Amino acid sequence: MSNLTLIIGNKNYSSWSLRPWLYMMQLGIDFEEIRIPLYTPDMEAQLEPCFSDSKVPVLIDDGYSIWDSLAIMEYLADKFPENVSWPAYIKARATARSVSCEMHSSYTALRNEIPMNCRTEHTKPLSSETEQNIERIIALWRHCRRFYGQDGKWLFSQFTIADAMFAPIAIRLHHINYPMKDVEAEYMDTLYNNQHMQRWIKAGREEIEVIDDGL
Ligand SMILES: N[C@@H](CCC(=O)N[C@@H](CS)C(=O)NCC(=O)O)C(=O)O
Repeated sequence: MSNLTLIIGNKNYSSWSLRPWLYMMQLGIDFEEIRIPLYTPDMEAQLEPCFSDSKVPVLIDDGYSIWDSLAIMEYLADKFPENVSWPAYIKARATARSVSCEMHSSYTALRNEIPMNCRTEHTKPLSSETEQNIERIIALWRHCRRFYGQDGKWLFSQFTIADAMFAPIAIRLHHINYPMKDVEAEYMDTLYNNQHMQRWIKAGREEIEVIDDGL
């Protein structure tokens, strides 16, 4: 029986929840999952007992709470050092942290214009800011795969936190049918068609709640 509980939002919409969920599933970390529908009174009530920023995801470890997707994965990397969470080579590790932090703190246009939604195809034209965000992300993928990805299919060969950080981007780009080739097309295939990602997407599609996200 695991002492770890991951509190997540709706699978259809909660891009931040997907990241640590995918990381824990991919690494085989045992946890209990609690799903709370976003923007409901239930959300506030369920999160009230834990010290957090009142957002999801939140990880509870034996009564102790960690909030924020990246902090949760860093905590789990410390707690289970036998797992590969970051690349071993110091410079690859620094690059993995750079791209993860960039993903965590940037791309406002893309986030606003193409919210994660597992059900909906997005057909509206993209703004130039969003196009630039996407091209920047593709440039990051190419850089990581070129310099550190020769021994596997992930950004740094083996799956790391950096891959988890980009998981919602794969859903977004798949649902706008963004034209891709070569390295980025291969990486998209690895990430989007990962068995745990497919499980999340299926669950998201089966949820009944509808949030107006402008799509
Ligand atoms: N920086 C946070 C962002 C968390 C976040 O914004 N979560 C959204 C759901 S994906 C949320 O809980 N929104 C509810 C709200 O803003 O009240 C992280 O990385 O975990």
